[in-house]
Amino acid sequence: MDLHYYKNETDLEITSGIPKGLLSFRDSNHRAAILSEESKIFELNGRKVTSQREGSNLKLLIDLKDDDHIFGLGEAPLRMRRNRAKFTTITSTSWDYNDLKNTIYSAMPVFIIVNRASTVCVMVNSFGKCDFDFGAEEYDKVRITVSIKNMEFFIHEGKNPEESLEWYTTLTGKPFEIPEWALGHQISRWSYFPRSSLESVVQNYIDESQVSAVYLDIDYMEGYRIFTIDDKRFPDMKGMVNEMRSKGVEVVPIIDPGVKVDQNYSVFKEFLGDYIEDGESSIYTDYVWPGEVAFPDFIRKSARKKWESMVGKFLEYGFHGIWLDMNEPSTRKDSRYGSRGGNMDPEALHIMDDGTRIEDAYVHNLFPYFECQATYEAMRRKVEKPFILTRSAYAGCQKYAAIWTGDNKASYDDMKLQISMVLNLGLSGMPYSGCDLGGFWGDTDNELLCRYYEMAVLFPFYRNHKIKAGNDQEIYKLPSIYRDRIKKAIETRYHFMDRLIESAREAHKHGHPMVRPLFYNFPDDPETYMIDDQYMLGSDIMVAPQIYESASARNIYLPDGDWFSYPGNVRIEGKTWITSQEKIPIFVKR
Ligand code: MIG
Repeated sequence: MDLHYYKNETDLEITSGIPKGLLSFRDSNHRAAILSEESKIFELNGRKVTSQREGSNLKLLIDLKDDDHIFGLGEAPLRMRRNRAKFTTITSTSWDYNDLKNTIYSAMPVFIIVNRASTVCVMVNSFGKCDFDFGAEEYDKVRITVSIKNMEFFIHEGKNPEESLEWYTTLTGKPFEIPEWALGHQISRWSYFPRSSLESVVQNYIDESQVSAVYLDIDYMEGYRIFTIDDKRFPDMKGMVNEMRSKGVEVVPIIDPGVKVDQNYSVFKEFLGDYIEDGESSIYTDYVWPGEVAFPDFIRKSARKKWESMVGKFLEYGFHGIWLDMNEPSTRKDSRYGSRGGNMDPEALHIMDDGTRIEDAYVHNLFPYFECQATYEAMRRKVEKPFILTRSAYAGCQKYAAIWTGDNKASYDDMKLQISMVLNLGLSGMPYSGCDLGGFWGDTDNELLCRYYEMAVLFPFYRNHKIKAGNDQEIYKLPSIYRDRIKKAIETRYHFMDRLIESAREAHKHGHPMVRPLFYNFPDDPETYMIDDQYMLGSDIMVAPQIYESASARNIYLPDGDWFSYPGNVRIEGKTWITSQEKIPIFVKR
């Protein structure tokens, strides 16, 4: 493997108050460039890479060539190709995908520059804000700006995106092994309760189609106190989880990170001494569902140990999956977002074991990272193949969790964005992702619901979910033409289940994305780089969904090779554009 790194490594000692090694990806195979205050220039196969200081910031410039295409940085509500755009990565709350300047929910400061000759992969291990300009201000430069001095910077040049991802997931860790049930059709609603309604929803689904998991949203708790169960709504949770499992359905509860401030609540008392603080030696509090909450300081080992033991105890109900929400973390006090809230005060304080005080702005992205890690560590002691679904994440979280794209809308625009988001997550090392089928916000009309199910048919994660105030979208409640269409989509997914499982294994072993953009498999074909409305499962199954409102047909690009339509098995010779009216256009390459 062709490994390049910044050769003149100068380990700066603590320069911004951040203890070194809080989350280091360096080891004997992966040396990092520690950007220092002096300018450095080095060459990467004819591509100049420069680091320089600008005020209190450090800047990194990478030459761009005319035929370079840039992808990655996880989720952003924008087209797939990143050229000519600017982004800031920091874990943050998103309200209805309206923030075009930032990546949303997660922070994945990793991207690839692809051309036909090679792929360069760049990773900035920055726990705070990191700004990326991909040729927007200077057309022939990638410009990365960080305000934190001792972050790690990795750069690697390989043959193609696959080599890059293998390298990147050796650096930051291989994806966890997803259990097969988590690849099935899953159902959710904010919220199914009490037990009797949840049971009848599940039974109705079983009678109609397939379902592998049902989610418990926040109303299962006692007053939104995490790690509690309202036993009037859910008497005998353990019995229910077992009964569901005997029907082939896993029960996945949501857990938020905010702990209700309440002296009579054991979880609140347990974390005392391990909360994020406010600078005046008292606990930093904010407002979320339970009212006033405090946040366990996950960057402290002692807080993680406590969290692990609580998760461990909670697993006694029999859960094999956990849904981690609001872990950017998301709050309500931030005035920039008005009464709807937003993000934690960047001046909130983390107090390390050795007394070092770090403002949240410098370590913000580590909150979801260490929450996922602690949850995973606790789960794997009790469950053979744990499953975590997270909303926020930082680079490396693929070791612990799958991710969904958060609060999308019931709209055609948001539906199309899901493809770019899921594909870029895969190119950022997160192979297991998907979206709320139907769209979270708003009312979903029947046609749009069908289209969502058809669009995402081979996405790694496949779950119907909806906000409380939205319309009901359980498939058995739909008129039969729509119900049958969705049943057909689910059937199609299960037809390809072996292939989903195989791709998941490949992801776990090598870090390859389960679903990929066309150029990933056909890098020599320049036509493929702009296509972000088609996707591949593995290297030979293509989905080209009908995502265009009021159009019942679409154009589809088939790269070089022999393609066979599914179903129908009609042979089409690629490289060609075709038009299809199928509800779920799928083509298999042989
Ligand atoms: O403030 O738990 O994205 O899936 O249903 C909203 C309630 C909190 C946001 C999640 C959504 C979930 C909802 N949560």
